[in-house]
Amino acid sequence: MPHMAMHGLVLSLLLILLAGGAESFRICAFNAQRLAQPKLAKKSVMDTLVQILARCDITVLQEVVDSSQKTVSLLLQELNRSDKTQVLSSYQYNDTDDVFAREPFVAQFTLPSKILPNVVLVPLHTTPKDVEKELNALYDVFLDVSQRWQNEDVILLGDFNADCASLTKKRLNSLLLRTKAGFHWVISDGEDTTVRASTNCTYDRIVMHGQGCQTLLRAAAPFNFPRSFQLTEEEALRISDHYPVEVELSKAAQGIQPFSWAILLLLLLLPSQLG
Ligand SMILES: *[C@@H]1O[C@H](CO)[C@@H](O)[C@H](O)[C@H]1NC(C)=O
Ligand SMILES: *[C@@H]1O[C@H](CO)[C@@H](O)[C@H](O)[C@H]1NC(C)=O
Ligand SMILES: CC(=O)N[C@H]1CO[C@H](CO)[C@@H](O)[C@@H]1O
Repeated sequence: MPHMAMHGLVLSLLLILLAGGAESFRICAFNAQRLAQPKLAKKSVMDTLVQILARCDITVLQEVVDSSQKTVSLLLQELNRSDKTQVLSSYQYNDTDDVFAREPFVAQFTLPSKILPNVVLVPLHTTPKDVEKELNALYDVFLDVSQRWQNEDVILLGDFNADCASLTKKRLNSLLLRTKAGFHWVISDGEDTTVRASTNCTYDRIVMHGQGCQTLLRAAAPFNFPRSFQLTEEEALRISDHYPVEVELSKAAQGIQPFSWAILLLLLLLPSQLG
């Protein structure tokens, strides 16, 4: 019994210290595969979607096919969370050469507790037949936005279709966003971002630029929601055939103090527990 009590004490200290660390901020991109109102009529779909979105402080939600915009309002209503961020400015890229199937809508956001004054998000959903051309043009969007807002901290994200039949490894590696310095592809090649067991492609990506946001990088990964929510492939495909991709930013990246304090306490407490 005393041993168990001690164990409980160690655990609660760990939790308090970890929770006391800098708050983290999660940015996500999710191709929600032809998302429209009829899809949300199924309660299980709505609930899962809300759970997926509730994980994120900002989500780039792609493939919303609803000109009435009621789908997004419905989701926001269900989410009803207080905002941890604000949009500072936004514009749609002026695609004079008509390269993009869907012109990127870029926006600049504040981050909480000034972990970074602000960050720019550049979303893109490429069309499979023009992946290389669109991704190279995305470099021009980066130049445009970073000059306009004098901001080097830019996150480019979304369903880039940057793998498998849509983009060979060789072409992927010769993209400007790969050959120019300073771009960090945090969802690595080989990560599966597709729901179907029969596919394994890294279509969805997050690319980070700028010292500010890179020092805050804590983790980046696809979110395997079927596994987390214990859904069969068939159930998961009612939500989407893509996983969301997520990046977690936190000031704690500069020093892992909360963690080392917890480990120190563990080391201090363990001998007495054993003795
Ligand atoms: C886009 O660029 C073209 C060519 O530079 C210009 O004529 C047009 O006014 C611009 N449109 C917007 C919305 O800025
Ligand atoms: C997908 O392929 C990569 C290699 O390209 C492999 O490392 C990974 O385990 C595969 N993922 C799945 C879910 O099969
Ligand atoms: C996602 C979320 O937090 N939803 C909440 C919205 O508000 C209702 C009523 O207050 C809660 O029941 C939900 O859980």
